[in-house]
Amino acid sequence: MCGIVGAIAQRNVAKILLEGLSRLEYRGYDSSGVAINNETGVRAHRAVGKVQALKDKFEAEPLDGKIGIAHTRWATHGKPTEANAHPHFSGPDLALVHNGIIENHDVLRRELKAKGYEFKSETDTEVIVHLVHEALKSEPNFVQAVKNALESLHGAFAIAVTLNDENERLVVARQGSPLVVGVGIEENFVASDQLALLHVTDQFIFLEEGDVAELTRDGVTVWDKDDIIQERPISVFNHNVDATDKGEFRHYMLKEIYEQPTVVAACLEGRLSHERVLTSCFGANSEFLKQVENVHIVACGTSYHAGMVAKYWIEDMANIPCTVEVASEYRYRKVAVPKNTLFLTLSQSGETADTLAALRMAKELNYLTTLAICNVPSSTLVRESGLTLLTKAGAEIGVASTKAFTTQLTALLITSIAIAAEKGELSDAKQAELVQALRSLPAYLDAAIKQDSTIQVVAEQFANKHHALFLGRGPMFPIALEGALKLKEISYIHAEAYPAGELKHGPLALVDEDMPIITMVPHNVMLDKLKSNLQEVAARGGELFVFADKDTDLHSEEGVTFTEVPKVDAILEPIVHTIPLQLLSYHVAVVKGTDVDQPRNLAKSVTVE
Ligand code: HGA
Repeated sequence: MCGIVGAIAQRNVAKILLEGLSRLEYRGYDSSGVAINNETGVRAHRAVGKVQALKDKFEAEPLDGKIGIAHTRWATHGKPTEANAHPHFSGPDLALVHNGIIENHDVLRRELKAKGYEFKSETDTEVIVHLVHEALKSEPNFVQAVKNALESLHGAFAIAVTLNDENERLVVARQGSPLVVGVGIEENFVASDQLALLHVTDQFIFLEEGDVAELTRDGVTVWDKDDIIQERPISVFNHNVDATDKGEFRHYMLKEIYEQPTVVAACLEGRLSHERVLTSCFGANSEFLKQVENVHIVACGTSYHAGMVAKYWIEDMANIPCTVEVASEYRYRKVAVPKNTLFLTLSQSGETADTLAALRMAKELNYLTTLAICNVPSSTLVRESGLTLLTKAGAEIGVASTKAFTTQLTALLITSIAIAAEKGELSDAKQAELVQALRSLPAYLDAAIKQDSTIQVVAEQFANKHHALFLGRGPMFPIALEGALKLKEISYIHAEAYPAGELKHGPLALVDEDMPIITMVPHNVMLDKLKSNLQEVAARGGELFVFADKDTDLHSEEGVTFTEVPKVDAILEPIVHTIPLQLLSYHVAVVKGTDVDQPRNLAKSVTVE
């Protein structure tokens, strides 16, 4: 998604801003821009494509100055063109960058045009900068003028604005999109993600919803949503968790796949005793778990697939109903909330716009409490939820989620066991057995990763395919969905996933020698049924790619490519079987030569609706 970087310093800020944009590249974007103020005025460069294109413009024509704002854009309103790239201007002195969406931009655009404003872009953003310009006509105080302009806006945004006058400062505001202030010595910064500022500071103020802040070289003043000045705490970033280096790996995605045994171990740490899950890991209010009689899981994308796996675990172990819904649907309908329902959200970043909106809506409903399973401790989702379980995956840079997914599954398994145990649905012996299984998980993930070179060879057979079908049964169905999503995201191959039992209700019509069928075969009660489904595919000349453990008695033969997955306790199968699917998509994308870490049109941390 879009990224914001801003700086006010005693030195030239050009390099700081460009480095900040490079650090945000992993989120996905389509164009970028920088505006820098100095005594001769405000000057800007904007470019379509990679930040390198912007850097080339700086090479050809350097800009320097001690105040500036910068942006990576992921277009929501208007094509990814240079004219639509931020910063946007009103007059020669006022520049603005924006993340988010202004929902009433049409009306505002009409009103502003009637007042004589000329629009140079198709973006919703441009209305904001003209509104600030208009507000400055009756309100000479820049901060107050920005506050006045914001009153007309409906939607979600984070903005940074500069005015080239003698009162040098940056004005920033947050309403629905994340924004963090970086505190330096005689210099201050702002960004949409603290990673963008780690080259200049490790001290951060996380702005809250409705905050407006003024940054000068000497200080930061924050006004809350009621316009009252607030002292927001400064948090110090722990550099040991800076994962912005690819190390020996060719792509972040591969690095993150290989990190899974380590981060899953981190996710388990402190959450288990010898025989049970330690409910204290959910925070001070964990006694709520005893009362849970229903669970509503709400998430988006990969996190939604993790939630779908958890439904099998929760209903099976805790014997209570569990529903799973995508946040963009949940937030726009009337929801019936049965008594004592836990509202559970999943998000890697904790800033996913739809998930956050769903949480805020749920807080107005009659839920027992809210639980966020999230990777970013300082995120809005964590701050606004009653209970929290952090996934501890470390920064995930690849746009296609890998380690965030398997740590979410791990956290969900911990949660399912905790609810079942608190409700008296799990015997002590069964709980101890599950805890033992969980402890063995990192080693099995490691064993699954060891199949990397075999899967690399399998991937070569996919490079010229245009479609693929993923099949799974039970909790392997959401894993099939996730496998199909990974393949779509990074290799642009059209992929669909079906519960294997649905095959003859439609998708079998697609099966021919050009349609690879990928299936994860667990060694459980469904094995024989799944084997019959595979026969149905083989009989129609379909090419099968089977991921299974040795005990399934499956093997490679004409039309069937068998890849071994370690044999594990049934409860762990969805997590361990995820690894070969991640590796498969990764290697297919590498063979196809796509941009693995920043696939086209996609963005990390979807902070717009
Ligand atoms: N609506 C603005 C900003 C888009 C955005 O925040 N994307 O993540 C635009 O289209 O320029």
